[in-house]
Amino acid sequence: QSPLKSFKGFSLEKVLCENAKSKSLFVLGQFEGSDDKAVVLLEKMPFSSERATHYVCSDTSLKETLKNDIYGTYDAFIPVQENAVKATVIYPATEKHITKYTDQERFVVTETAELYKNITLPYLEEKEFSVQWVYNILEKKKESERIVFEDPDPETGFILLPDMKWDRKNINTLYLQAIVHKHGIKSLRDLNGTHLPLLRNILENGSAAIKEKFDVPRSKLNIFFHYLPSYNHLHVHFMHVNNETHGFSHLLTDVIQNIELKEDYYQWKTLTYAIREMDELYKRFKEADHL
Ligand code: M7G
Repeated sequence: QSPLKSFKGFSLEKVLCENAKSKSLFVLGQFEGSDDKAVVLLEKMPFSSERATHYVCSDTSLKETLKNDIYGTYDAFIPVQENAVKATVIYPATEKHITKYTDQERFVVTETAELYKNITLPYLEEKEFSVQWVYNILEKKKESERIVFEDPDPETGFILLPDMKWDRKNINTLYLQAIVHKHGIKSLRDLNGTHLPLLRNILENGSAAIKEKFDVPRSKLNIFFHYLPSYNHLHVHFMHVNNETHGFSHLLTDVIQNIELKEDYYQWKTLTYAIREMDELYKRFKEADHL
C-alpha cells in the first residue's frame, strides 16, 4: 500500500464526534472507488515551546478581530508547516471502530468477578477487537524503527514504543505503550502472582528507558492500565503527568502492590468503569439487569 497523499475523492458521510476542548473532529466517510468505510480522526496539535520563535515571527500574518485600549485579538495565520493537524485514518473501519469514535452517552458499570465471568468474558471471546496491529509490532513487521526499548524474554519481556496518539514532538504529551511479549493475558483481570516479575520489569525498565531516551524521570510519568481496555493483549500506558487522563485507569504501582498483598486480587476485585450506549457490552449488561 502506498502512503495516502491527500483526501482527494473522499466523501464525507457524517461527523461522529466533535470536541471543542480537545480540538478534535472525528468523521466517517469513504474513499473513491471503495465500498469500505473509513474513520478519520482530526486533532489540532499542542504548541511546542521549542518552536515558539516559529509561531511569533514575520511569516505569521495577523487579521485583527478586536482592538480595545491595550487589548487586541487576531486570527493568526502561522506558517503552514507549523500548523499541521494530526490525522489518523482507520481504513477499512469496522462497525466497532465507528462505534468507538462516535460521541455517545456513558454509563458506569460495577463489574463483580461473577459478572466478569458471565457477561464480560463471553463478550470478549466473541467480539474482540482485532489485535493484529499488536502482533505486527511484536513480530517487528510494523513500527520497528520506533521501538524505544525491548526485552525479548517470552515470559517477562515487552516492547516499549510511542503510542499512536503521541505526535512524538511534544514532551509534555509524551505517551508510550509497553506491549508484553506473552500472549493470552487479556487485561488486568487475568493478572496474578505469577505475573509480578513481568509487571516489575515493565515498571523498572520501561521507566529507565524513557529517562534515557527522553530525559523524563519516573516522577513525571503516569503509568497505568485501562480497564476495560479496547485491545485485549496486555499493554501498559506510560504518559507524561502533564497530560490529562480520564478516569477508570489503574496505576501499575497499585496493581503490583495489590497482587503482592493478595495474588489473585484481580480475580476477586469488583471493577468499575464506563461503557457507552452503543457498545454491545452495554446491551448485555442491560439485558441482564445490571444497568
Ligand atoms: P487501550 O487501553 O486498549 O484502549 O489502549 P483505548 O484506545 O480505548 O485507550 C490501546 C492504546 O494503543 C491506545 O492508547 C492507542 O492509541 C494505542 N494504539 C492503537 N493502535 C491501533 C495502535 C497502533 O497501531 N500503533 C501504536 N503505536 N499504538 C496504537
